[in-house]
Amino acid sequence: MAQTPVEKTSVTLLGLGAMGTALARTWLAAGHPVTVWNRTPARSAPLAAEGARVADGAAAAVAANTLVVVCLLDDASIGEALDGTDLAGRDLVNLTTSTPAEARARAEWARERGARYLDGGIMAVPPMIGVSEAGGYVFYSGSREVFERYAETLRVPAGTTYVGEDAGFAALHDVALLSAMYGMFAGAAHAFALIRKEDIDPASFAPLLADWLTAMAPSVHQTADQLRSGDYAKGVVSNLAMQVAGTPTFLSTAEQQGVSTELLSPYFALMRRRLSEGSGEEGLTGVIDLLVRARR
Ligand code: FVH
Repeated sequence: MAQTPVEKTSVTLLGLGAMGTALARTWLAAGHPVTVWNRTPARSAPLAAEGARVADGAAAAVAANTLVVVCLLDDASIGEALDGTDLAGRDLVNLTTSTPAEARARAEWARERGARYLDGGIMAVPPMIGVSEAGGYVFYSGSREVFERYAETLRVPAGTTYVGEDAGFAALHDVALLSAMYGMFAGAAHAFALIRKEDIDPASFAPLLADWLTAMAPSVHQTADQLRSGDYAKGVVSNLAMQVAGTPTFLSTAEQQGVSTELLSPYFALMRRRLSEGSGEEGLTGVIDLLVRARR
């Protein structure tokens, strides 16, 4: 007996930049009916050729489907794009990068207009969208009902990780991970600067650097364990006193290589401050307490 094909959820997508286009393509390829709208209409043409329905305005796009996904430049552009649209009864999924405060305010804004709200923070670049082995995923937070209702549809472009009912948590996880990434980029930039003027091939150096960063990455689990227990000396192998004593070597090496210490120095200053206020037997976890300010 022939099986009835399972009906795929219809999706409205506002925003056809690099990311929005990748999302739309993936849903279309998976057989989802997709209605698109973009401020600059010309960007819709290639997707129309791939089967997307092109709405003649944001209001018409929102009216077309219950599931409305927005992937725009920033939070302000959401307000502009959705101004004058009727969101009552809609499930709004916002994949625009925002701050946690913007996401929470946008959730309240959507609620006042009769929509349910799910926020997303995309941990992928456009070429990773729809490529499961690329490892990209999206943090989601806000309405659990919306997340569960569209779980299958949301899994089409990238993996999904739900991090709680607080609409700001997806943005917070997104920005926290990306901030760690920038710390890593800063460290790698300093390392490459140190070897830059020497007869060392950056292409030979890169795998050494990547392997070292990979070997060090699991230390975050010990940090988490120390934060939970409050015992910052727990399991420490390289203590703070020893590491602070080593900092002049790093600064002198930079000096000798003609490299600015502007990336390293702020972190070393925090290590020294923690040593003066805390215990030399700790590791580096105490630096976190120096960064956290009292909430205003
Ligand atoms: N691309 C990436 O690598 C990153 C990966 C992680 C997540 N981000 C975030 O995704 C959002 C969209 O990023 P994008 O790459 O699609 O960005 P653009 O290619 O610059 O496209 C921007 C779209 O936003 C539209 N837009 C801008 N301002 C307005 C407005 N006032 N009203 C309506 N639409 C607006 C723009 O339209 P147009 O310029 O074509 O008319 C594009 O559709 C973003 O939050 C990233 O941080 C991407």
